[in-house]
Amino acid sequence: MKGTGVGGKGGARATPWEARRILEERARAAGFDLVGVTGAEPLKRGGERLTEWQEAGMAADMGFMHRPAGLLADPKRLQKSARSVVSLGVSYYPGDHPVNDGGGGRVARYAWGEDYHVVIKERLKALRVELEEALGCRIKARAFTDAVPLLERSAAQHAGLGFFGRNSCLINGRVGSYFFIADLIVDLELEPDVEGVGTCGRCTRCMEGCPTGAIKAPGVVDARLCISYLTIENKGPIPRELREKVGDWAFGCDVCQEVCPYNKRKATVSSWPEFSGSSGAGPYLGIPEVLEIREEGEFETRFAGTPLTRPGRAGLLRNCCVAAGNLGLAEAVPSLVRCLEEDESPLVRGHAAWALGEIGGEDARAALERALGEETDPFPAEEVRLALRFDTPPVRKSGVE
Ligand code: B12
Ligand code: SF4
Ligand code: SF4
Repeated sequence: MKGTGVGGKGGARATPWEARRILEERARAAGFDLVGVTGAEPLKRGGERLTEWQEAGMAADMGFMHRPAGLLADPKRLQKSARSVVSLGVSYYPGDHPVNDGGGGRVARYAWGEDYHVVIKERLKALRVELEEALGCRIKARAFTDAVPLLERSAAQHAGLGFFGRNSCLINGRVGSYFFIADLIVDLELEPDVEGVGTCGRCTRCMEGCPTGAIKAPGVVDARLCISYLTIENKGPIPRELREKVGDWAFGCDVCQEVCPYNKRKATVSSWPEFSGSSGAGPYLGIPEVLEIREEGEFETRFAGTPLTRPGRAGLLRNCCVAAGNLGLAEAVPSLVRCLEEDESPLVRGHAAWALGEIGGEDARAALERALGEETDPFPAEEVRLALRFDTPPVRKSGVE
């Protein structure tokens, strides 16, 4: 124990200021790039904005985002004895995507490596133990990232980690926005930080650049249109009118962060090796390979320990079908035909039909014609009918890098 007046049983307790300093020191040693503290009071403004967002239908069908604002905005609902919320930021930036000349399914940067929920939670647990030792007292804490019902961006903004960009991401003037937010809700009194401030100025690049027009107003993203929602959280079909706009994204989307000047200037590669492309799926998925995964067990094994298990097998194959169609990926036709003829999921069969329609060619058409007579499920049957309206030869489409 250091000579700060921090004491264990019978000793003097650390002042909130001293405890805050020790937290900073230990959190940085544990690899967190950003450290901030806010009180455990309800996040009033965030709660109000959440309610408006929910009422506008922008939460889509994400059940966990339909919980009452009073719950999502109140740290004490997660831990009664909470006094402070420690908000931590860790850069996950693994670098930029190489050019997609191999016809891959693009993966958002946050998902290139290992599953951040697991990786971060381990370090949070270790940090709590370290703090207990350093402060000489038991700490009651809830540790999590992106896993429990709390408005993490709002808490982090209050804790000084950054400001809300027009893309709704929390931006830090020093590191940009490619960072995860992690939280420790604790029963310690810690000196709070000044809330995060910053501005987008006159920039509107993310609003203009979003492929689907999902950013409806500054800081307001309609999940129903967001490619990240459509390819990760959405359990159903990707709406036909949005499929082309999804481009080659097979998991998540980074466009509104890629165009952001804060990332162009500030993003530095994560110091956590777990988030590098070589630790997980990397920047692109091999589309034909993914389209051949028929068994749930095989899927779980292939993507174990990465965030890519989230949409499930059918969801990820759905996404790869859409990316293949948008890329005009002729080499994916045999796999798409097998999806159409053999996959047990109507979702996959339907999107495979769409992709075959987009890619075209004799084999694709023949498979669709066979399916016309055989497909009985309404969704894929309709997709087959619509897909058969093509008559163009296979072409690799331009414009998707
Ligand atoms: C639901 C969710 C999604 C949904 C909805 C996204 C959204 N914008 O709401 C979908 C699936 C689309 C999604 C996508 C992504 N997500 Co997400 N997601 C969440 C989750 C679980 C909740 C977000 C939420 O509360 N939405 C509700 C709306 C109302 O909240 P909000 O947009 O954040 O709005 C806040 C502001 O309006 C703010 N506010 C208060 N006062 C003011 C004042 C002003 C002027 C403004 C502008 C705003 C503002 O209060 C609101 C409530 O907090 C959080 C984790 C968590 N538990 O918080 C992660 C989280 C936000 N996601 C994260 C990430 C990394 C992503 C993606 C980048 C992943 C990807 N590459 O595909 C994209 C980014 C898309 C985008 N532009 O937002 C990170 C963001 C880190 C950061 N630096 O901001 C989080 C925090 C997870 C984590 N722990 O790291 N996500
Ligand atoms: S993640 Fe993609 S689709 Fe979603 S708001 Fe950003 S640019 Fe638009
Ligand atoms: S792209 Fe421009 S408007 Fe959008 S978040 Fe970044 S600075 Fe703000």
